[in-house]
Amino acid sequence: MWQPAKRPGYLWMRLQFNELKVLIMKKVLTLVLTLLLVSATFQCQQADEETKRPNIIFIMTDDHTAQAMSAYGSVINQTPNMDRIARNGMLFKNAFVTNSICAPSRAVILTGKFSHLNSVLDNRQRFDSSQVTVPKLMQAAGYQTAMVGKWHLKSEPTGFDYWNVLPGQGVYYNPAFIEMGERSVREGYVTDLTTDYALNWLGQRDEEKPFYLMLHHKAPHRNWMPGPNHLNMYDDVDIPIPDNFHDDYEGRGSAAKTQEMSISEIMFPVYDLKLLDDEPTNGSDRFILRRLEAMTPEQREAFVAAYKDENEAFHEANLTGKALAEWKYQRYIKDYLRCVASVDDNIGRVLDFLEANELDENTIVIYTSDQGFYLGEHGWFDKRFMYEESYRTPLLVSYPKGVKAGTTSEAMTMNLDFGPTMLDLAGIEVPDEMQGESLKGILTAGGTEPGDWRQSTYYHYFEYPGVHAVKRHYGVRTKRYKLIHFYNDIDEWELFDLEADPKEMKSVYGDPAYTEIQNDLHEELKRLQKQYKDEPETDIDLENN
Ligand code: SGN
Ligand code: CA
Repeated sequence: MWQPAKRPGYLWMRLQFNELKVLIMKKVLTLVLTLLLVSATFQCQQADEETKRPNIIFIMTDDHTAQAMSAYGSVINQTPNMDRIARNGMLFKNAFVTNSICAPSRAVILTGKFSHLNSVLDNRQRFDSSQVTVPKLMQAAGYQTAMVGKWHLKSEPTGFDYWNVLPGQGVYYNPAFIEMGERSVREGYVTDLTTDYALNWLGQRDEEKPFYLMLHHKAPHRNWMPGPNHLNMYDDVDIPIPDNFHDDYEGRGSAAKTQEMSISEIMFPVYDLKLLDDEPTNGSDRFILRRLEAMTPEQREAFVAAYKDENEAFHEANLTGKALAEWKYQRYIKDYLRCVASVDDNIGRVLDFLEANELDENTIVIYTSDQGFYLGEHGWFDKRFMYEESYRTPLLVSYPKGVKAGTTSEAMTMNLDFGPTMLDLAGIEVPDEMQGESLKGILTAGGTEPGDWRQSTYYHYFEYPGVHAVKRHYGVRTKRYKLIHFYNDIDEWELFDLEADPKEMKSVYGDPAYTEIQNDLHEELKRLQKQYKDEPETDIDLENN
């Protein structure tokens, strides 16, 4: 039968067409899948970028006060690198400590608890390292943790993958360091060496994990020995003297009158004043002469030469009275500021490292001190008092991803808040037992405090009897007023109106014009003591604590 001739052309074409359809479908499918995959990966990367946990560098100096930082309006020095942190982030105008002295401040920061609950009331106690601390929590959450520099808590650091600390207070030149339990002496200047160790650790870290670094400088702690790069800084200038340098302590109670912090009376000739050829008067003077012996010949030569001419002129001048006190002030303040200058340079090295390694965007840099300090105000050096200069502490926080650059905050903050803040920023839950509040909300809101933010801060100082003879006291501060109770071997109250009397020269406690304010502050003090579980009238046996 005749069959229509098969048209091979047609069949072939149909076959071709079907294959083509399959092929096109396959191609489209592959394309769609590829697109889906690419977009998923992109989204993942984006989410990863957004949730990538921040690194944290917590830089703390020892005794560096806000009056000596240009970001805080210093009239006596410039701190360009600290100012860089302020410019990149937020400066806190009302940051205070809870107990103005070294070891207690450190224990407060580590635990987020007041001294009466964290076992370190003053510099004499050993830190109970079984407590819950910020580095332990960071470590448990997968952070790499390190602690470099001054530790001062007697027990060994815990919660750190790496630690390298100064024994006790540490020394300025050729200091010993204890690196993971191994002690050895290193040649160099303490601020440079501490920074070197921090940068070395950063350089060899695991780049896949976020890091938490506590970088604690010894400087500018007493006896203020400048580093080799700053020995002659300020040689030809006079530093302005605070207008209450010759304070007679009228208008305040006996605590201000009986302290032993006076620049004119307490400073030791060799140790503090670098009158290196004078007869040593005590153990500290002799200690510094031994430290000179421990210098390399080059270090010693430069150090001795830096003071030689001025010391000769001083001995010839035979100064007495106010002129002598003011000479001592100049010697003190210049050495203090020289130590600060070295810290500032070294902070510059850390910031440069972050930038050069593209770590600056995702790293939170915090700068603070363990407390403030007197730079001649009331005629003093040292700290301890709840008066402004030593009660305040500088606090700068930069974090390009989360904090608007160049902002300030007036919020009342305490070093008690540092731990909770760092944990919160790292996305780690803050344990209930921590008494501080996270500053994250303030940091991300351009410095504005939430409506229910605290309006007062609480303070309690314990180290008495002790060096510098500052009586035990506790108190409350609001943005405008401060109420202090000195207790133990005295029972005296002081009240300051910080708006009318910012330098705290005259207590208005008992002044009828302030009765209402005084009563309110007493109430507020009681409320805070209850909130923070402090019972200050209980006499604590500090020596045996
Ligand atoms: C030493 C200092 C004091 C200082 C304390 C506490 N004297 O005792 O001036 O107040 O440290 O400082 S010194 O002669 O040894 O330098 S703290 O920063 O550790 O609290
Ligand atoms: Ca200190």
